[in-house]
Amino acid sequence: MINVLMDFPLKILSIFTKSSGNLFREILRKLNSYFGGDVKPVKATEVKTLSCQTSSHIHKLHISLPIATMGDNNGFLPFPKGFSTAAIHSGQDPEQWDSLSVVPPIVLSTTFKQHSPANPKKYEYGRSGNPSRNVLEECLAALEGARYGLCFSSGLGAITALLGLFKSGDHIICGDDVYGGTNRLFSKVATPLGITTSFIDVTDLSNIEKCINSNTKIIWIETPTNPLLKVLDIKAVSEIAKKHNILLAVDNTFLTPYLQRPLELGADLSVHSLTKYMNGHSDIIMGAILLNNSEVHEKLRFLQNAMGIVPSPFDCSQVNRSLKTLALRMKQHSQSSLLVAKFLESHPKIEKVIHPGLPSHPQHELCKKQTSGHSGMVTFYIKGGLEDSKRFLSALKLYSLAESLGGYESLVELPSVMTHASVSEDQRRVLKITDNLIRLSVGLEDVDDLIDDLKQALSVI
Ligand code: P1T
Repeated sequence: MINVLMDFPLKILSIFTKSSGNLFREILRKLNSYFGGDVKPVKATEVKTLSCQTSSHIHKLHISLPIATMGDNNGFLPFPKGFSTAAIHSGQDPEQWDSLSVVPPIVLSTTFKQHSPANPKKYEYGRSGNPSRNVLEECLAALEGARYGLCFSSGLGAITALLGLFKSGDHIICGDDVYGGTNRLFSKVATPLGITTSFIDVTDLSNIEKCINSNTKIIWIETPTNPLLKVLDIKAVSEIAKKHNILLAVDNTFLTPYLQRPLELGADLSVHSLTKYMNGHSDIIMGAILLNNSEVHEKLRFLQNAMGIVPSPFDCSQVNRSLKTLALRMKQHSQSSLLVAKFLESHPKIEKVIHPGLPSHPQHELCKKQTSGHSGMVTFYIKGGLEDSKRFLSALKLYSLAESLGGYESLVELPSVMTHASVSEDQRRVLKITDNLIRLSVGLEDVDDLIDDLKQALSVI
């Protein structure tokens, strides 16, 4: 007998059977004739070892299927097919609970009864594993098309766990424009531990090669970057990383797997602050890492428990709920932010607007090639200085002056003194994170109201 399990989006097929070898080869042959030759084991080299794991005498084969996609999307990549179905069903099977609960229960227990000493049913202690966290991790992995998902107590917690992979003497290459907290973690926490970081402009790929040393272990990029929304070529960076046997981690917070799929573009790790669009309701701080490499996954799973950077079951349940509407929310954020960006671009008091969906964006073509769209983020320079920025910000009525992004409500902030105040003054000057640079997170309010609010606030400067 064989059992077949499909993951959404239609990407990974897992087959469980009591026999293996010839049967697997026969299944592969049949699937290839059905899908036109595009079906392969997740890791061809691992078919006999990793992919055919033996567990309770059941053999398991993971096969990757061609990704089915939908039609035209304004010149951007199509939206990933089956995304909302996966968000609603992956990891959520009611049959896993005795109660047949359709909405996964929140399991608050910090500890789990064992059958006999060191013989638990599945869970032992809440830090090492919890049903509410597992449900979310499985759902997140399916959304990113990843084999593994791990959740952490914050986005920075996820990056801290990654740092745990390295030791004194190791070197990190990091994009020059990243979230201020990431910059602070690498420069102020990792450096004293002997892990050095080079911050470089990754829009020029030749900078990477120049910076790679024998001790370089990882390239860390955000794309689009925070706050300047520079778009970096994930596939090209991943080719350089592979050539030098270095990991590539992409912070996918600004786009979510609905709009950008770093692992499919060659990245090893896709990292998120779930605090932002993924949760989308500005009421949870959490992070995640999604990946395919089983060895790195095992190390991170160890670090998640050993470093204790875990989220609460209640928070996991909230994020799991929020994922059900992620695709709908991202479409609206995307549409509204482009209208806001176009309005700002036509306004005489605005010096420059940065939005990857505008043809004036320097990497607009790359953006169309590598993403399914843009999020609700818009960055712009007003004509004037700090005092003009302050007058504009305090005149806004619908946009709350606050750090963070990706929630249903619109937010505005001044990166130079808020989210990026921890970036050195020199680095801010080079990057042009100046006092007239304003960042918007366009929310889900009626877009006409959002534009009217900007209009009236601009009239005061
Ligand atoms: O806040 P936390 O969940 O720890 O996530 C950190 C983080 C990581 N990566 C990116 C791209 C981020 O933007 C953030 C957090 N950013 C903000 C709070 C902000 O206002 O930009």
